[in-house]
Amino acid sequence: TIGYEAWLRYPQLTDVLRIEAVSRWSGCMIVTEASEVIATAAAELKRGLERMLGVTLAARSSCDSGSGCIAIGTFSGGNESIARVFGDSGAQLDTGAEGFAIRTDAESGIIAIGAEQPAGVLYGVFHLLRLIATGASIDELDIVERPVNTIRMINQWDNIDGSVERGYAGQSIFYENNTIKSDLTRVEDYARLLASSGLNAIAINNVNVHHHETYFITERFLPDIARIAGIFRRYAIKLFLSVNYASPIETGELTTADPLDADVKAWWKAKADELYKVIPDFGGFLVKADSENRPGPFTYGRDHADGSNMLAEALLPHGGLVIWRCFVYNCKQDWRDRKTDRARAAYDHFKPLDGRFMDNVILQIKNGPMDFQVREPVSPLFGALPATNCMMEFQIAQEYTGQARHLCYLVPQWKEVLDFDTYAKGEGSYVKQVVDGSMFGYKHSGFAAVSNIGDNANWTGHPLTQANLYGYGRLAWNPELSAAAIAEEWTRLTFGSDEHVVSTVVSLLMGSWSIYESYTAPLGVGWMVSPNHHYGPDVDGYEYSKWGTYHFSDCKGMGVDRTLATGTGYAGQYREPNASIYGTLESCPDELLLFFHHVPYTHVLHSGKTVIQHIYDTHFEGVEQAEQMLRSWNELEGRIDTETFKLAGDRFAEQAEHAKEWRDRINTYYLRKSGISDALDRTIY
Ligand code: BDP
Repeated sequence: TIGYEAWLRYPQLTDVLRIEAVSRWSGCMIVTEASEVIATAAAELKRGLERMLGVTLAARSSCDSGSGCIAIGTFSGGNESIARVFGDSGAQLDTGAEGFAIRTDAESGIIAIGAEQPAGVLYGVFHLLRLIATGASIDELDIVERPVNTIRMINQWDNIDGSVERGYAGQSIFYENNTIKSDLTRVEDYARLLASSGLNAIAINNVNVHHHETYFITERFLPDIARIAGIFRRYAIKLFLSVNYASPIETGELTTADPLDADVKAWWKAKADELYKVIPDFGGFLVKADSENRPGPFTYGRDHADGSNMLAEALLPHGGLVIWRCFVYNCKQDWRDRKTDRARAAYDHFKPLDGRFMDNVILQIKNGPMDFQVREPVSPLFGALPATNCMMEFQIAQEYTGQARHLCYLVPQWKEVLDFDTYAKGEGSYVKQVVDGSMFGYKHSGFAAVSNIGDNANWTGHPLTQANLYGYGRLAWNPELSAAAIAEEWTRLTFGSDEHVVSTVVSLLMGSWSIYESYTAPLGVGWMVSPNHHYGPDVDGYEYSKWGTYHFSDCKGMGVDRTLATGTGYAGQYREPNASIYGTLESCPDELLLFFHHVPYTHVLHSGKTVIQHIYDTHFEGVEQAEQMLRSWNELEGRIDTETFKLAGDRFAEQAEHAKEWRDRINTYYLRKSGISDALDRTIY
């Protein structure tokens, strides 16, 4: 099916010179090791090359010189061709546990992909295939790559009933009707997609663990979970499970889940032993506790260090990890108490606990203090926990950014977050160095993100939002890659090398975040979405409810005062100079103005426009740009397959139409609230 193979299509090369250049190295594949992951690597290399070249690639254990071969293996694994190309240097290449080296050795006629571990060999194979598919020369390769982040994880928000929380691309590929699917072919194909983009860990069930999923860690489900773990293992991906903090109670075995209770501790220890018997390389637990009505240690007057350490102790003998989410806030806010500002919550809860977590606990922090809005400041927790392992949580699923119906390429947003300067150790203390562990010497750290796939034929619903999944993996591997480079790489792999297609798709992707931002909630204030499903405009949808997601618009002005002096004090959670930059009206960047300040509609931005005129202008412009996206896409007719052309075309049409609804709802609202008319006197409904 179109789109099913995503960026692993490997279309046959058509340029004669190119075919010749690659064929020179494709006499055979030299593979000698028996490991499961190396077998996967060999199968991938075979599949990719055979497709691109239209030949059959034989696997041999040695090379009859002169034929031009590709050797794959670990440095110490006994593959003579690997030893021949890398000599003794292999071990010194510093490829680490997951990195690889690729070298073209003209003398022996071998391209060698070597690594310390089988996983590195697999990543090396995907890298070589990517080079070939995107048109790079392979005649003089001398590459050493290693991932910057050690944990590169995907979180599935899949439920055992087959639904996917915040899923916009169909049902689960893992579950249906309260069982684990018997046919897991798609899970295997998903593992390929993840590994090929560099990912190495997955939590396969929703962080909201309901009654049924509580039993994932019991004998009822464990044999099937082990089956899934086996699939991912072949792709060097570790399996994690989200667990219900109240499991001992929910399963009916104990009457408490108090982390300091001896029976509770023993229960989890026994549970861990049971799990590792079935899945010896089990990754660990992902936990959402005391958040949005999920159970947690607060019930027993314990804090989150007590809560997570108890689980960590159970997993420790087996080398397992506890990934503990910081998305903890009061979802029944009383707005009169400004200190309960939802934006403050994660920092207020976790900052005081710094240093109290065990070494195998990692705090998973959402990129912003609220919840995956199109624009938020960076969570002030990054850089504030020098003595606690931390990792990033992004959301690939576009819950608040168009839900696979609108195009919103999120890599540029993630890049901004990663490049944010926390000043934790003076100027140049970037978030990416916090999450890769280097800033504070964390024992464990990295990236996690909520997946955007489902059982739609093309995985992600909108054909172009596959780029978000791919881009996430590439960025987790190397946060220095540019958003544009990733976009181009993905486009070439997916659509081939028609330059008109490449430049159009790349510019559609690169412009899309800013376009989405311009016709939705303005200047960082966020929300304004329909409650519950979060699609489409509803300016006051959450305004008069308990969730703590306000914009405070009245007839005079709008925005949330989060300054130290007169507001909630959230701005003070940042280190200087960020605290002052955000906390001072004059220096606060325009795009976050309404996140930090309540201002009159006539307040003049750095751009020279008033807030109200900015709202009108961006909403009119956003619609024009969304319409332009549709026209650009339509120009690709005939250059890409008709099914994808139509599918994406329909989505672009819907986006352009829907952007008008956003524009009209927001502009009308602010015209009526402010009573100030548009300087350009355009029609506002
Ligand atoms: C919010 C989602 C909700 C999730 C929650 C979370 O609306 O469905 O359960 O985040 O991250 O974005 O736990």
